Amino acid sequence: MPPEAPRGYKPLTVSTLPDLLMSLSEIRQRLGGRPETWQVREVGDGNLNLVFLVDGPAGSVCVKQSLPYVRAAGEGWPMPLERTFFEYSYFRIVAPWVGSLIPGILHYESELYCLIMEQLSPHIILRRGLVTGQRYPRCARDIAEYVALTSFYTSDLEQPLEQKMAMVATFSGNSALCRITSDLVFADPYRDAARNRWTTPQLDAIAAEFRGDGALKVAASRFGHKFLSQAQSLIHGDLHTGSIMVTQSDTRVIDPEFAFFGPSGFDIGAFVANLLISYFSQDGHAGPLAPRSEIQAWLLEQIEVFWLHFRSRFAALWRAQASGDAYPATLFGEPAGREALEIERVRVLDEFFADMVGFAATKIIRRILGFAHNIDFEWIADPDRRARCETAALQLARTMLLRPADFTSVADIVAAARHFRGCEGDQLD
Ligand code: SR1
Ligand code: MG
Repeated sequence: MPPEAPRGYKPLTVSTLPDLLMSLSEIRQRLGGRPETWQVREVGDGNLNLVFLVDGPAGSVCVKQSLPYVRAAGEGWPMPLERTFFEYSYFRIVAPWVGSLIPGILHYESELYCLIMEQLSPHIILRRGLVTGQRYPRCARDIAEYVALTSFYTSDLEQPLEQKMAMVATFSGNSALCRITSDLVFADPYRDAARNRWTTPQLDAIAAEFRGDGALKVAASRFGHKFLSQAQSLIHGDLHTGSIMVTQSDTRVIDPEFAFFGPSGFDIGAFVANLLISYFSQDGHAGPLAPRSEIQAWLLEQIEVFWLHFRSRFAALWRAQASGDAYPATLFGEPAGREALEIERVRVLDEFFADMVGFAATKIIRRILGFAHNIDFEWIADPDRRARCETAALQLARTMLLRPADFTSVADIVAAARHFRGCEGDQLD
């Protein structure tokens, strides 16, 4: 049984949603016409929520509503409704910095835990585009820009401590979603958990190896500990390729319901993990008339585009403007201070890189051995073929966790990815 919902809350349906939208003058005007003429579709295919698309004669909206349980698991896995409040709060905080890299946020209906946003069209979910072999020239750079802005502006480098702590206090309420990440990413894939699944019997042996590998469990737990204890910046918390919508010329970040103050390396690791997952999965989607080698080379290039842009933008923001309480500007006005601070910036960015590698590894493993899988691998119908792709990804991820000193540049990640895919001899475009 789901937990008792608060008074006033009811899951919306395609028949009840128009009444709500009619009562909101700005939304009513945006859609235009009469509600009978509006086309309402429920399209949610994520793990948690209801998502409706509404089209009227004048315009359209997207409506997202929390359910009191995990949609992908059913009513037996209850989940507090407040996640939409955290999503709304996150969007409100980052909007001034990231501008049109998120959808326009139109209204939050607190009793119904429902958020009304701009409907993005003709955008599609990045992951779906990648599975069909599409490339998106702006995406990696846009996401790097996005993460540089959000992770810098919400950090102690920029925020006075009073404001930062007030924001930390707000997002500390999002413990239910942090619990999901803590369990599903950092613990379950390394233990016997009823929710786990993998391609069986092909991956039975490697799944057992992971559960029995003490060093691997320590390494994954080290990143789990960072996730729980390092309130460096307001992170999206689930920045995989299913949380990004794209066209050839536009990129939008959606679904920040897992937002909280955590390690800055978590979001960048999530994005890189999902580029790598796509890279390994392409072999499962390739056909004699549809080779995937070009997109595979492109995906590896995007890791470099992403990291280099993130690194230079974050450093530039820090150099240009830093009014927070960490590394106070008043300490570093003279040349020796400036020089020492520049060396420290390099150290901090190197630490982000190491965190990106570790978090990326844990995010790859959870999508293959844990509860929530990705269509990148799931849509490979032949289980033997799928298992080969998944095994190569697992081998890379295990190496990233066990041999972090071997990964100090993007070239190291790329070389290792190519090694485990068994294509070292190929020429990169
Ligand atoms: C129970 S929710 C499972 C996963 O879906 C979301 O996208 C998050 O990644 C979460 O871990
Ligand atoms: Mg999501």
